[in-house]
Amino acid sequence: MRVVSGIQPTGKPHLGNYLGAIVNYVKLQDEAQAAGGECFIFLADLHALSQPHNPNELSQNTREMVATLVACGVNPSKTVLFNQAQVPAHAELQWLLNGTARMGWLNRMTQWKDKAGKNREGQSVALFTYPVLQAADVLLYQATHVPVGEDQKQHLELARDIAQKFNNDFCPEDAPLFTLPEPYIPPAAARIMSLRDGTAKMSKSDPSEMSRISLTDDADTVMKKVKKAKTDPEPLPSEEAGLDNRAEAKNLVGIYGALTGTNTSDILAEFGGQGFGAFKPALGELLVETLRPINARFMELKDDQEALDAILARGAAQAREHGIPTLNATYTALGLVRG
Ligand code: AQP
Repeated sequence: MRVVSGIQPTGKPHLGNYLGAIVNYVKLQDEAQAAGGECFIFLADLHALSQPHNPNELSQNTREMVATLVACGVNPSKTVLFNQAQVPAHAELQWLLNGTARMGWLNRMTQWKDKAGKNREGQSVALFTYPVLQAADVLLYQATHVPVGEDQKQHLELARDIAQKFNNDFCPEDAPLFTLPEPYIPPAAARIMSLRDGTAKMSKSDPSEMSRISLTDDADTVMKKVKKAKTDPEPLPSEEAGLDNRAEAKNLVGIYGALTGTNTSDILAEFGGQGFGAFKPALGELLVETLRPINARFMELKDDQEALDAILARGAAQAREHGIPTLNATYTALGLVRG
């Protein structure tokens, strides 16, 4: 069992990152260890170059993201925790896989279409090709399980297509080089939506702070954001079908369910018929209690730059070592001569 996943240090991680991905990192790091496998979690700082960025903020966000992941329970003695920039094999393997990835495949990526919008010509080449870097990120370690939110499913399918085509084109039939990775997407919190628009995903890059709960928000801020979350004037329904076409209500109920491990019908059995004036404070309290220990641990860790850099340096050394066999085998399979 090889668990591999990444998170971009492009801002403060939010509830969507937490419920969609980070809680699964923590769960799978233990499962991998119990199964004699490994878990690799990386900060996707190379991916951050695909959008305009501020270099000072990137290094600060990278360290803060390490502190947040550790505060959420990612344990550097169980998980290889590192940043891509310290493991050049990611970028090297991306280049080697660029020969296999097809333009048509990348053109179909919905994230590319969404992020580029009408201005494709003005986007960086990195924004177009970063799904190939994502494929390299997981194929380098022969990942079996990739915990991601629903939004990343298509990129993981692309990674499988690239691996399959490379294996077909360059490897003997009985000795494929790349393992085909499987996405790990528990349905409960696969897609947490914006608090301002129930049809848009909660995102670090949304200009409105009110659209997301950051994992480092204090209790007052969390309560304020939940109370101001967009809703409709109707009370909560008693049946699940009553949430159809009520995106904002559905999202808040979904968050409550993901935090408590309760299914939607049980939540509606408790809150059905009540207005948001009753439900929002209950959800706010729940969030505050969930985030309290994360916040406290984050505050202890965040200013200890030396300790955070040491975690990354140690993880990067381990990752470099684990990645070498696959990288070397890829060069050889492609017929590249190295001294
Ligand atoms: N709203 C979400 N619901 C569930 N899962 C989510 N993830 C992100 N948003 C949600 C999952 O979190 C992991 C890390 O994501 P990322 O930061 O590397 O990239 P992203 O998907 O691009 O996240 P953002 O917040 O939307 O960042 P920006 O705004 O910088 O692009 C991934 O597993 C992702 O699925």
